[in-house]
Amino acid sequence: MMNREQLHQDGYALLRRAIPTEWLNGLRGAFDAGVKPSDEWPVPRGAGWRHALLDLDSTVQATCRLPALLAVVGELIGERFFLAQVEGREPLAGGGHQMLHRDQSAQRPGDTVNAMAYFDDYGPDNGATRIVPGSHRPRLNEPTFDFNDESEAVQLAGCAGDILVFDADLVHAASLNPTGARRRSVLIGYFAASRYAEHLETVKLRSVRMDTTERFDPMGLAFGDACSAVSRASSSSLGVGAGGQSP
Ligand SMILES: O=C(O)CCC(=O)C(=O)O
Repeated sequence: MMNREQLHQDGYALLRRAIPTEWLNGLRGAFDAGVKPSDEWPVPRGAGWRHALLDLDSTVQATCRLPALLAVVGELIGERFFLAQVEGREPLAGGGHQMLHRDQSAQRPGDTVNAMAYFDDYGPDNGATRIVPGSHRPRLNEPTFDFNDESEAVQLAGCAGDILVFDADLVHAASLNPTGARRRSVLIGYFAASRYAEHLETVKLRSVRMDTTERFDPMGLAFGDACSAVSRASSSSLGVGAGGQSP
């Protein structure tokens, strides 16, 4: 369980089994069908990764709109927001390692929230995401974060269908996939409505084809319901599924 205060303090929430199980095969299929080699993207993608263009798939779109996910995003952004990007990503055998980093907010802290939705079970064996809880809002006079310091990083582990939702300023990274076991996922970006003009300037570069005109209002999203599906990375307990409407 998590409350608002905890969410803002940690800078992330891990929604356990948030994606309905019966959607997962379709999502994996959409990922595999959308894989494109690095040189077919407007901006070449990094080596050691498989990338998939899947933003028009209806189950992917439904995943991005799961009520529990939108509720946590709305609580973090705190104003009207839109779905800005969704891209398939999978670390390959021997690839995937990233240095700790922040994706970074744009106009104000908190105006950008990312989510990682996992289509396969994930953990240290297949390059699960690392996060540094609470690192999104450094305290006054706190030393600049040393991205080489892994001492406070936590590597996540969980099941296909989990979704990690995090403030873009949270320190995090992808990890080495030592076995090559599949770790299909989508990285989803949600922006505060005030970022829309800036978003339009780079949609082509980011290969965004989907309609991004829909707006979500945090006031209309039931954050309380999302809490029952949330667990913290330091906890080993599994939350209950958040569910959603079939696409
Ligand atoms: O794929 C992951 O585990 C995280 C990806 C990430 O941090 C990034 O690309 O910025």
